[in-house]
Amino acid sequence: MSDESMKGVSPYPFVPYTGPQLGLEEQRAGSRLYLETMSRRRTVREYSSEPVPFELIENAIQAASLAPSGANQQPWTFVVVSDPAIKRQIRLEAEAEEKESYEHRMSQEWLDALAVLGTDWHKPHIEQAPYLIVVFAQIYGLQTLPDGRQCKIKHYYVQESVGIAVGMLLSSLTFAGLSTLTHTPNPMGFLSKILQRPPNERAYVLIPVGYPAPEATVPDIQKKPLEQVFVHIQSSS
Ligand code: IYR
Repeated sequence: MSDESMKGVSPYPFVPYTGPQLGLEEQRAGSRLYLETMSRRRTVREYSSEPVPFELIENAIQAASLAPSGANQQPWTFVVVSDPAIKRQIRLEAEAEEKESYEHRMSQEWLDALAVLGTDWHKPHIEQAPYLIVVFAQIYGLQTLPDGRQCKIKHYYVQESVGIAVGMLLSSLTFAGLSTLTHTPNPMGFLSKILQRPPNERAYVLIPVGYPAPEATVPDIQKKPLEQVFVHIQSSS
């Protein structure tokens, strides 16, 4: 099918693209600023109780919700928790699952691989951080029919779409000077119950967000150098 005829099957009109057009210096400056900011990002496990302007959380979620997604289905829900009683409940249930995982479910090979991070089942950061963002993946859509019945809509590339949105969420929060922790207590079914999510949603990641505690430390681990992760296939002529 030609490009034109593919456009023809869309129920939407095609309009001129009006994305940002930058001069080379602006491109360089933007690209450098993003790289410098992201290169200082660290996963933080100790948080200060200093309040975070809610606007920063809202903007980051709005940015994440602009991510590309399979068939533009936007299969995500971002639940923000600041209620201390709910944070406590989430911490207790996450710790119960993590204790079981660290003591019985994770293989020795897994525990050895994880040792560099110095983690264990204690998760005080879930309560310390002013906000928790719990990202849910909508594994299928739910549409209410005129007669009130609900029907399931198949969603495509859910894991990829939500992964991209979470990347954009993390970079927006980092750009706003906030710290995060991508936490996946396993299994995460308790989050659906506590946060009363519908049956088409699965918890994808739990992200404490805030400012680092003044005494926060991070392991002195390094990212791979560019040469190890980057291959350039170019014309040999
Ligand atoms: N979910 C556990 C274990 C854990 C696993 C991996 I792989 C990590 O990179 C970090 C932690 C925990 O949060 O402690």
